[in-house]
Amino acid sequence: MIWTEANQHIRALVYQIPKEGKRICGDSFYFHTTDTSMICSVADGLGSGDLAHESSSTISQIIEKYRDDDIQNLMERCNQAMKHKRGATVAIIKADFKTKTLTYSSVGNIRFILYHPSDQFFSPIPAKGYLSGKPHTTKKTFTYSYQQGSKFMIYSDGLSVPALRHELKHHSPETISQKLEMYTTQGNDDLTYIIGQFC
Ligand SMILES: [Mn+2]
Repeated sequence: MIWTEANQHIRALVYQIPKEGKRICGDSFYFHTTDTSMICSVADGLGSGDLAHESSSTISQIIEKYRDDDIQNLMERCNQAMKHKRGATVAIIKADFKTKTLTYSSVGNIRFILYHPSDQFFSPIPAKGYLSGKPHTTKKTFTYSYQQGSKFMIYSDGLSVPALRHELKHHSPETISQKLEMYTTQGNDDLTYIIGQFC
């Protein structure tokens, strides 16, 4: 499925497809934007099928419910919610349209790239491991200022593209999505990505 959202501050596109032969996707996402802010997340539940979906969809529900919390608190709430579940990796991004800042934190294999039209890329290494309900070492939060035209992408490990930075630099979210089609139908894993561009 492809889902898009646009307002005067951001254009975004979400793509998700389950592993080949699976009805249920073990990845989950959340995306929400208002006149002043955006929050989005991708979570990859451990394993596949129902139990993976249970973990990752719980994370999306927590983020929806507590979306006004800061990212550190959200991560801690998500971690607590993984007690007695399989666990999940997760990345969360918040953007403030007034201050033009973007905040990001991640645990595990959800990757993030930020591109600025001034030709800078940022792709911090996420904290290792996954959210399991056990106490977790400090989850690092990164804050960046963004400009008009800045683009970002978060994606689960089901997506493997050789020249992703090139695509992000040269194309709109819609075009990138079309160009990624050849990589998203291989079906080795659940796959989710979110691409956003600030207006
Ligand atoms: Mn995966």
